[in-house]
Amino acid sequence: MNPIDNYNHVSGRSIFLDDLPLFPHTFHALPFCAPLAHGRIRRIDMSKALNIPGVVQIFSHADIPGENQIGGAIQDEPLLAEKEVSYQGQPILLVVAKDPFTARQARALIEADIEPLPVVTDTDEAFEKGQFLFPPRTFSIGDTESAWPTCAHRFEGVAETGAQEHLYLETQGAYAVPQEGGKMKIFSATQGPATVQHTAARVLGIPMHQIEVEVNRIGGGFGGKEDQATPWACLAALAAWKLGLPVKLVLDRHDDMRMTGKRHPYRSRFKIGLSKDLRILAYEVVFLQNGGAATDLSPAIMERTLFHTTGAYFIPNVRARAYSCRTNLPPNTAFRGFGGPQAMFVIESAIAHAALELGIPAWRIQEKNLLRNGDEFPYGQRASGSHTRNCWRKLKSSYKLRECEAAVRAFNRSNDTLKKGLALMPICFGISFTKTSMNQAGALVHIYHDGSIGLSTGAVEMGQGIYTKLLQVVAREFSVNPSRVRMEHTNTTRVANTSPTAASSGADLNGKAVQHACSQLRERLLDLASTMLSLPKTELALQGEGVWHKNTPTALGWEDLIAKAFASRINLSAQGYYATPGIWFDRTKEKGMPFAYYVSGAALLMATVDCLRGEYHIDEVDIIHDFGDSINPIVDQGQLEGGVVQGLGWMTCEEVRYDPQGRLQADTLSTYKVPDIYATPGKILFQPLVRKGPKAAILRSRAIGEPPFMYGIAGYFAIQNAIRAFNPGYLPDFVAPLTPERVLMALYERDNPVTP
Ligand code: MTE
Ligand code: LUZ
Ligand code: MOS
Repeated sequence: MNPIDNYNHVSGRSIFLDDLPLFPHTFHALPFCAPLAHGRIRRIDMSKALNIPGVVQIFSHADIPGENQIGGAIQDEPLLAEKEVSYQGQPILLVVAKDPFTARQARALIEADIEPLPVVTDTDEAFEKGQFLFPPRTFSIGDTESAWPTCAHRFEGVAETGAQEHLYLETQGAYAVPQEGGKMKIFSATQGPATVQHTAARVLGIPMHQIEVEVNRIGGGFGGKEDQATPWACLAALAAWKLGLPVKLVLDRHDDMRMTGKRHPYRSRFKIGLSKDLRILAYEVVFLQNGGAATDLSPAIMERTLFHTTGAYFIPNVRARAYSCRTNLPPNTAFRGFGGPQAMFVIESAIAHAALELGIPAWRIQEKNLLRNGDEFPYGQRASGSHTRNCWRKLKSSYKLRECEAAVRAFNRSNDTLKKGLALMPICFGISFTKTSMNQAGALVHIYHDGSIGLSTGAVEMGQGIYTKLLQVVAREFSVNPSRVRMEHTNTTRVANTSPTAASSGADLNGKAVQHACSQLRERLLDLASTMLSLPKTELALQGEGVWHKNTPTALGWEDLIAKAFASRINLSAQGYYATPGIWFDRTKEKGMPFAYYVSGAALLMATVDCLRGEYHIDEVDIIHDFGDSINPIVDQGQLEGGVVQGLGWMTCEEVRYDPQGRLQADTLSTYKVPDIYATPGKILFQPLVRKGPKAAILRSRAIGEPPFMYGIAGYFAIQNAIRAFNPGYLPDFVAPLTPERVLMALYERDNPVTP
C-alpha cells in the first residue's frame, strides 16, 4: 500500500502547524534569548521595544502563574531565565505582537545588560571541574582486571563524536488558543503531546484536564521534538493565557538552530584487549557526554549509550562508565539512536584501532566477535531472536566481500589521486524505551454506522509513516479495505497519558493498542453475526469485507453487519491499551531485561577519496537488514535509506561548531552542511533478511525508525581506509565528523594523529 501522505505531501496539501487557519485576533510571539552563554542578568530595558506600534506585551518569568519549570527527569530548567543565563539562546522574555514581523523588530530593540561569567563548552573541561548534570553510572560484566593479563594484544585510545543538528524541515512551533472555562488548546509540533500537556499545565498552574494538545503531523522530529517542542508550546500557552487570545509562536530556522539542543557530543576513552585469535576478551570505556546546560533527556540517553557499549559484539569482560558533563551549550537532547550510535562509534573505533595495529582488515575482528543468541550483554539481558550473524553472513555472500576487497585493491593500485576504502558495520539495536514505564500506549477506534472507521492513537506522524502502518493494522484486524479507515489527528483528549512517539517503538506500542481495541469490536461483531446467521461464533471470521463461515463468504457484508450492530445498540467504539510485557530493569544492580527485542543487520560501505582535494563520496552501501515481516515495505525502505544518509551526515559532513564563548558558529545552512542529493551514496542496495519478527513487534514486523542510522558509522571507517591507501603514515585519531578539511589534513599528515 502506498503511504497515505505521499500525494498530499508532494502536492502541498498536507497541513502542518504553520498552515493552520488562524482564529481572529491571533497574536504572534517570539522569544528573546540570551545573547551570551553564561552570565548574570543585571538589567533589561524593554522600553524601546514596547514603544513600537503593534507590540502587545513582553512577558518574563514573573508573569508565569504556575511553576517556572520545564525539566522532566530532573527539575533544572526554567521556562524563562530569572537571574542567570547558562547558554546562548536561552529564552529570557517573550515578545508578543500583532504580527511576526513586528515581534521581530521589537525583539531587536530589547537591551539586556548581562554580566559575563566563565563559559565552559568542552566536555573534558567540565569533567575536570566536576560539572555534572547527575551522577555517573557503571555497567559491567566479567572482570576486566583479571582479563587484561590474558590478552595477547591490548590497545588504548580516544574516540570522539560531534553534535548533530536535527534539521527537521518544519521548525519548532506551537499555537495556543484559549477555550471557555479557562481551558487552553495547544496545537503543537511535538513528538510528545502528553509531555506538552503535563508541562503546560504545570507552567500555568492548572490541572492537565484544562489543557488539550493536538498534533496534526509534524515535519520531522528525529528526537528533536521529543522534549524540546515543549518550551515553545508552554510559551505560546503562557501568552495566550495572560492575554485571553490565541497566540502563535513559530521559530525561524536561525533561531531554531541557536536555541535548541542537538545530538550529544561524546569524548570517550577506550581500552581493548584481544586474544591471539582475535577474540575481544576485555573492553573498558569511559564515556563523557556533553549534556549542555540542563538535564533534559540526558540520563536516558546516557543509559542507552551504556546499553549499547558492546555494539553488535559479545565481550565477556566489560567495564563501562558514563558521565554527563554540564556545559554552557543548549541542553542536548534525543536524536535518532538516542546515545546508541555514540557508543557504537567507540567500539568500532577500538576495533579499527586494533586492526590497524595488527595489520588486518577490521572486519576480521568484527566477524570473530559477532553476537550469538544466548550471549549476555553487560546489563544482564541475553541476545535472543537476533539475526546479526545471519545478516553478516548473507551480506558477505550477497555482496561478495572478497571481490569488493579485490576491486578496491586493484583500483588503488592503478590510481594515484583517487583512493577507495571499504568498511562493514553490524548492528544490534535494543527496542523499547529503556525506562520501562514509558512502554505503554492507547488507542480509540470508532466504527461509524456507515461502516467507515476512525482511528485515534497517541502516535505522532513525523514522516516515518506510522499513520499508514496503524491504518493498515485496523484494515487487517477487520479485514476491510484501507480506504474505510481514517487516521484522526493525535489529541490528548482522545487518547491520554501517552509516551512520546520515539524509541522506534511507535508502531509496536500504538499498533498493539489498536489491535486490542479492534479485537474487542471484532468480538462484539462476531457475536452479532453468530446470532444473525445462526452459526457458531467460533466458525465465523471477519474476512474480505464481510463475515465468512469456515473459509467461505456468507451473505453478510461489512456494511450490513455494522448497520445491524448499530440498530441493535451494540457499542461500536472501543478503547485499546498495551503495555510491553516481560521487560524490567533494576537500577541498583544495573541488570535487567530492558528490551522487548533487538533489531539487527549488517552493511558494507565503499568510499572514494579525492586525495588532491580531500573530497570524498560514498559510492555504494549494501545492506542486509532484518525488517521482520514488514507492514509496509515502501515506508521501511524510506526509513532505511533516510537513516543511512542521516548517519553518514553525522559521521562526515555535519559539523556543529561552537566558539569558546559558546556561540553557535554553524547556525545556517551555508555553514552547517547536511548531505544533499549529491552527497547521497551513489547506490543504496538492500535485501531483507526474510524472517518473521518477534511477538512483541506489531504483526511480526520489526521496528525500523532508528536502527539504520547506525549503518552510517561504516562511512567513517571506509573513508579512513581510503586515506590510508594514499597515506600509509597516517595514524587515525577517531574524531568524527570526518569533514573534507580533516580528510585533507589526514592525507598529508605523517606519523602523528590529525588534530582538528
Ligand atoms: N523518519 C522521518 N521521516 N522523520 C522523523 O522525524 N524520526 C526517527 C525515525 N524516523 C523520524 C523518522 C526517530 S528518532 C524515531 S524514534 C522514529 O522514527 C519514531 O517513529 P517510530 O517509533 O514510529 O519508528
Ligand atoms: N526516548 C526515550 C528514546 O525516552 N527513551 C529511550 O529509551 C529512547 N530510545 C531511543 C529513542 N528515544
Ligand atoms: Mo527518536 S530519538 O526516539 O525520537
